[in-house]
Amino acid sequence: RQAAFRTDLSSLLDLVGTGKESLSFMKRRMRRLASQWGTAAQRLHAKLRQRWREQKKILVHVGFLTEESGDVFSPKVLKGGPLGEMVQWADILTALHVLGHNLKISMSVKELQGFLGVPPGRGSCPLTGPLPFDLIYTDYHGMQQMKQHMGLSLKRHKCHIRVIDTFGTEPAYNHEDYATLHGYRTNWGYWNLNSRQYMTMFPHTPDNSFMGFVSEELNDTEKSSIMQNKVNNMAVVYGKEASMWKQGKEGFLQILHRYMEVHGTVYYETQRPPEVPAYVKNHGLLPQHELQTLLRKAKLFIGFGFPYEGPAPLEAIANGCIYLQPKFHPPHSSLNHEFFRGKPTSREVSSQHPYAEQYIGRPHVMTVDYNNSQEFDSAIREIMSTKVEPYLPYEYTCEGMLERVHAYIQHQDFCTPEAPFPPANSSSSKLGLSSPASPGPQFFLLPNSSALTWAPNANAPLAWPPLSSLRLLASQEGQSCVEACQRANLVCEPALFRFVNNKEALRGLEVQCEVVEAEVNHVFPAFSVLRRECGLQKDPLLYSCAGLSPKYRRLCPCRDYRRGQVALCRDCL
Ligand code: U2F
Repeated sequence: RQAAFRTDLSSLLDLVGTGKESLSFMKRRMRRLASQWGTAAQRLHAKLRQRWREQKKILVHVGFLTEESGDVFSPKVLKGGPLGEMVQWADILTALHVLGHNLKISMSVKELQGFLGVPPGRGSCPLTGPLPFDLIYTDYHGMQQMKQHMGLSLKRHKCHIRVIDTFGTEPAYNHEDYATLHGYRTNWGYWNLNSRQYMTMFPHTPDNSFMGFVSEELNDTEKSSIMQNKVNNMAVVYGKEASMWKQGKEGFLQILHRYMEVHGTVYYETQRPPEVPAYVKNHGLLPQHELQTLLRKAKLFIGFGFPYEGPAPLEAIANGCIYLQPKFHPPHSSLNHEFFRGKPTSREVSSQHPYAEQYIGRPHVMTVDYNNSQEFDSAIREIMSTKVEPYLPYEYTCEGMLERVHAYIQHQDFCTPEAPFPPANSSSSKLGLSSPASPGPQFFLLPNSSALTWAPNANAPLAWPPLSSLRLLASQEGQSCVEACQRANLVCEPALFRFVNNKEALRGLEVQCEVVEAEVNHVFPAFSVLRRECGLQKDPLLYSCAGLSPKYRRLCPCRDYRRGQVALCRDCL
């Protein structure tokens, strides 16, 4: 069946259910953004021009909100607890509904069992027939619950699962045996999924798919009225829980207060939280729309270093604020910071909000060393005198999110086994640079660039992203493919690793190999210049953009991307 865009959210609102603050928060958000989603649907509909879109049967099982997982989030919704995850789930549900898919939502193990048709209780393989869904969106809690209640049948159906995973999971952590052997085992990871089945809140490592969420979009009239009404000396602090104001904030807060009126939205019960200085105008935790109103007046939205990577800075920037945040030196990661410890990633977090720092930057975002009072002082003065327009990256608009989720649903397929490459029947001498006239696929050097690009021909296998987007690069020693591609204004594309994991690619880069060996190692394909050793990847589950080693230069499958939509290559729609 063809999926038809929906612009009315009422049937979705009925599906979400009642009785918990988290659900009410999500529904309020859906209602508030309904007209924006509607407009976005119309735009994407026009852009896709009647393209056939298959209607999928989709189950959304929100594991972290189930009673069975302890649901620590719901009771804190009105008390300054984390809302980022609820923002994202609300938006995922809305995107799937608007795209016209056939949606079921479960928020308890009982509902999950009902939808899957597995009998209550636990069995080793309770689901014997086919899976009644094309896709299941869940989270790590939900995975655990499915494992308990589907037993071995989970393994058979896992290619249909997508795991919403805020901070991301790197391949070395996802691969059970490898993680166990090499010290990457955590409480969360090792599900042996294709790493692109993990979907993140921001585009962290391209090993995972970037799901995201949306923020409010303004029209030109709204933008200019916001710019006219900005109060140059008004700052709002990013921190809705009193604990975020604890310790070591006095120094720079004093400087800020010298220049600006400081506002807060810190939750309190009856008394003003002692952590919040007396000169701060505290509004208490605000409903989302009132926070937006406050942000529209403010010139500065200032982060204290926690929470990491939340939605609020994007909302502030979208409402014309400048976001000021601390640089982390050294960067925070699972190796040196309690919050990230045990998370299945080695990613180094360079500031409170690396996406804001790297993808948005000045004049909307300033990332400074808060321990350097001179630097901080001059940042504040610069902010007060700089005029900025409200800005929202396309990938965080409703249309951007719909476009991306549409592309994933139509093109990502983790169930069909991939054809071997190079094809088994082609002798390797037929491939590559050595015989440019050969009919096999080949690499060649782009004019004016150091990137080798792929020349797809009639024999080239179908892929998504398509092979035409591939640019092969070698990283430096100790550099990951995430970084190597980024440096070349490209993005690492794990789906294309299989095309560069071969001798032809090494030859294309003119690598001197005395030996070429295939191994299970998350930095392979790679080569050591010093030892003239080359390594190919033996296990496709370990293809990793994030991996790096000081001993190796890596072979990196990079690709182009659309402006404002890093998840998609130019020919990816
Ligand atoms: C992040 O979670 P948080 O919930 O702490 O992220 P924030 O950026 O603070 O805010 C999330 C939403 O809270 C809303 C605001 C944002 O959409 O509009 N809000 C509000 O409604 N009223 C207020 O007074 C203040 C904010 C992150 F998203 C999670 O993934 C992480 O787990 C967490 C910890 O790092 O940080």
